[in-house]
Amino acid sequence: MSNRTFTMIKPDAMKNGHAGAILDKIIKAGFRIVALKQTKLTAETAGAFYAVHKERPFYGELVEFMSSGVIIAAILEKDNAVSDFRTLIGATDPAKADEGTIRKLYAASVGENAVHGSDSDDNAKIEGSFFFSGLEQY
Ligand code: RTP
Ligand code: MG
Repeated sequence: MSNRTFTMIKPDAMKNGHAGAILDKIIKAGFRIVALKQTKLTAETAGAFYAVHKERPFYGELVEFMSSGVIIAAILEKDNAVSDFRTLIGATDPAKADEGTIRKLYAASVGENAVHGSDSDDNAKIEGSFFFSGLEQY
């Protein structure tokens, strides 16, 4: 099992001023930052990142939203990183997320849900290298 995951703080949380609180929660939960940057996706890069959802009805909205403002992208390290991080962020729909999770605290809707977390070790590697070269990971 790999010990890394990949996250983005999405445009809604950036605009609402929650980036600092979210990073604080991530660090306090025991994740080490391997790489981190603020950047902005275009419709093309957001579409490529979420290509797995291309056939889903929400794909167009998702691409538009994810390219609507700056994001923070980061690679995180911890034992059991993928699974522990998904527990920390909570369910995709913030209305269904557990108390104290990042989405419960900071997200407004299933479409605009504050954070991304990789869903497997393989995807964590693919997503991390979408944003960061090996030389940017410490
Ligand atoms: P993520 O990939 O962003 O960490 O979220 P997730 O695994 O919890 O959810 P996933 O099924 O991978 O969906 C990716 C993102 O698409 C948006 N979405 N909108 N309107 C909808 O019904 C709907 N369903 C999903 C969300 O932004 C979700 O995080
Ligand atoms: Mg997902």
